[in-house]
Amino acid sequence: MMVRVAALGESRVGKTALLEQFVHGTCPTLHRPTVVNRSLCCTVVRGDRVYELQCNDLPPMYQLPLDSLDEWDYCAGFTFRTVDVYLLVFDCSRPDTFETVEQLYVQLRRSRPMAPVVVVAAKCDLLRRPPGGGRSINPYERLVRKKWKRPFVECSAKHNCKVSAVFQELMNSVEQSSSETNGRKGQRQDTKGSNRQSRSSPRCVIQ
Ligand SMILES: Nc1nc2c(ncn2[C@@H]2O[C@H](COP(=O)(O)OP(=O)(O)OP(=O)(O)O)[C@@H](O)[C@H]2O)c(=O)[nH]1
Ligand SMILES: [Mg+2]
Repeated sequence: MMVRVAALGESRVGKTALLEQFVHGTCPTLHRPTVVNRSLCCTVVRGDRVYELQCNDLPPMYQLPLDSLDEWDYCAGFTFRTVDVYLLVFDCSRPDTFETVEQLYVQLRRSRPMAPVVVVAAKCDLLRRPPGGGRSINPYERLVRKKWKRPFVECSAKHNCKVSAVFQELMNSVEQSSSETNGRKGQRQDTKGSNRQSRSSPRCVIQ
């Protein structure tokens, strides 16, 4: 099964680094602004399921395209309707970058309410932790988890820390969404007299 991923967020938040680290195991040290879409592809195995991930590294985005013309101006040839899951990325050492994530999330809720979303707090190696090494709760984590009810992952592409956790959450969201869709289809068929049942997705570690 093909899964199309789009990493969205403002400039320099670490979208390219996150995808490069997951797919190729490297992290660029210099910032080279992304100006056209670049697809990084890899295979993910979860239990007995094999997924082809197409990770789209897109130019900075501050608001979703309003229509197909807008979409073409932003990134010719790329269509948002066919994206399966969105990574909304901000830089946790620059909290103002969360505002763009919030804006994109609100717009996504309107245009694609069922689409899976994972919020990524990138560059967590730059966060100052309290003495004693305890984990201070990211102020945005509560909003994302409790109110939006979406996964939230702090990671560092530079140190390859929690990058795989981002993609585990991503795959959990995709599998949950497809089992809900199958469930709805199953329910519709049940009312027509079919006795097919929806299957629950296994939760497996990415290999
Ligand atoms: N300390 C630290 N720096 C990072 C991390 N991830 C990315 N960077 C640095 O942040 C800068 C921007 O990273 P990119 O991945 O290019 O950012 P981007 O969001 O793709 O930027 P645009 O393509 O302009 O939208 C680069 O200099 C990276 O080396 C991280 O986890 N920790
Ligand atoms: Mg980039």
